[in-house]
Amino acid sequence: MRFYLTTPIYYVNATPHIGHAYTTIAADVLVRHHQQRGDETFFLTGTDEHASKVYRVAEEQGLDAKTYVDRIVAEHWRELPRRVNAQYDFFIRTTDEGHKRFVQEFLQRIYDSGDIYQDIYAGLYCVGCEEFKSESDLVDGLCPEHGIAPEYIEEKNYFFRLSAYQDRLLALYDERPDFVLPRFRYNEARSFIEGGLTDFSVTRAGQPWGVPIPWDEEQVTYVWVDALINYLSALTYAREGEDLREQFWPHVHHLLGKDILRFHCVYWPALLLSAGYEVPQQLFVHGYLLLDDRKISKSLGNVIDPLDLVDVYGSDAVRFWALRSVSFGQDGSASVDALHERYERELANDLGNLVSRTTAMIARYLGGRIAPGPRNEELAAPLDALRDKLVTRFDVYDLTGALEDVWEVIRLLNRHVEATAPWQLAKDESKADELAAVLYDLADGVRAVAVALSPYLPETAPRILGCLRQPVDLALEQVAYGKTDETDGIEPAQPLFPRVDLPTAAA
Ligand code: ME8
Repeated sequence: MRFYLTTPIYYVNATPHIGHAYTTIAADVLVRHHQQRGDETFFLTGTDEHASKVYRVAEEQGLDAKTYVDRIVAEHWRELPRRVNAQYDFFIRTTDEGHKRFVQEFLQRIYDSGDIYQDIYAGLYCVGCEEFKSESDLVDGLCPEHGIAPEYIEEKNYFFRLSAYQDRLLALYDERPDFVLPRFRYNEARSFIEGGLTDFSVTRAGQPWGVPIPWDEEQVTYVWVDALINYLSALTYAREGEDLREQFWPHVHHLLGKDILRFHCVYWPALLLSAGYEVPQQLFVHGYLLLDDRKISKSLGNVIDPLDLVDVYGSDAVRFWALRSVSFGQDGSASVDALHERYERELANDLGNLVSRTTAMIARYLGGRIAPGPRNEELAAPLDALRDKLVTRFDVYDLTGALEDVWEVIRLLNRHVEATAPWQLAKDESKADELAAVLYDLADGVRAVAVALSPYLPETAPRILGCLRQPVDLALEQVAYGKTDETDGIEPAQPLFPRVDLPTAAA
């Protein structure tokens, strides 16, 4: 299978916050899982740089726009995936020459298909959303997303005949009930289409910052159109001399937050159809990560810097917390206290102690040596079942459910230690075989769990395998019973999740 995954490309008018990290983390977990399955994967992330709000911030700082974006991207945005340990294949910037060239080509195709006409846009525009607004979108005259009054603009623009695509989009949704997940987001998108689609402007006049449109140099491409096209343009120049469209289009899965559902689930497929491309395979729309019940947003100024949390807890713990605290797909709140609590209780205790105890007992009672013994059904069944559960969960992007499935096995293994009490068996020489079997099984369970957790904990999982002197084979088939190689030299493991003090500054 081919699995091409994208994150939204983020606006660079400010530095990244935990909400951006959230999508990037989830995307990386998904891609690593598909790599475990042996899929051919491609992971794209990057930055959306031609927004009016980006241009304005540059002006405020007295910088030329390109100087501003180059700096903030290098210092902050390229750091984001690195700090949360997201292994992307390509980082796209909409200011890349390859992207700009492709946007012009794409627009020309839409123009040639007869879907563009000129008209005057007279109405409202929210610079926060970078979106044209109607009165009905507003609450008390303000944009509900940003709490600011939209600006009135009146300019000659080129419009895209979105209205002409209503029937084709409805047919697409009917044909493909899993086009958008979760289901309630599919319904939301579908009813928006059913409610009637209005043509929208794909250009902006009087703004020097953007990709000039091919048939009228006076206008630049509307930032959302420029941005959406990145998912396709990247494939044309990410690898020199290769056109990855052949391999990965339309095997694309878009991951995004609910704030940008319409652009992705409605506008983007219509633009693709007009330009003669196939529509994406699937879109998954996740909820907001709330911090202390308020949306974490740069506009609201309520921000924790994810990079700070990574410094304190490590990227694995932050990844774990983000996907464990809030059911992926839903809105939910998370807090630094919850991170701390989960770090201690689940990572350090449930998982870390299990690894410490297992390795310490193997070192102490078996001289560091393990070898397969008789098959233990009680452990074999849940370990083998875990693999299938993970596949089922990941197929519907249930990243939180998959993690809970793994945790069930971890709890089972912890109960198994207590129930078998190896320290008692060690006192009785006639139980030597039983002791060896129990400890092999424990090591084997820990190994399988490490492989299962590797998309979430990409640093810790190989360390666990190393503690057990096992090869770092993260293939999903390894989430199974009895795959631990006979080995010696196992030593008591160092704590995987050392104690940390609860930070006070981060919130
Ligand atoms: O919308 N919880 O960029 P953006 C969860 N440039 N996810 C969040 C979040 C939160 N509190 N805050 C942000 C744009 N996100 C456009 C996208 S794509 C062609 C162009 C994540 O910087 C989430 O994925 O405003 C959301 O959709 C995205 O960041 C918005 O990022």
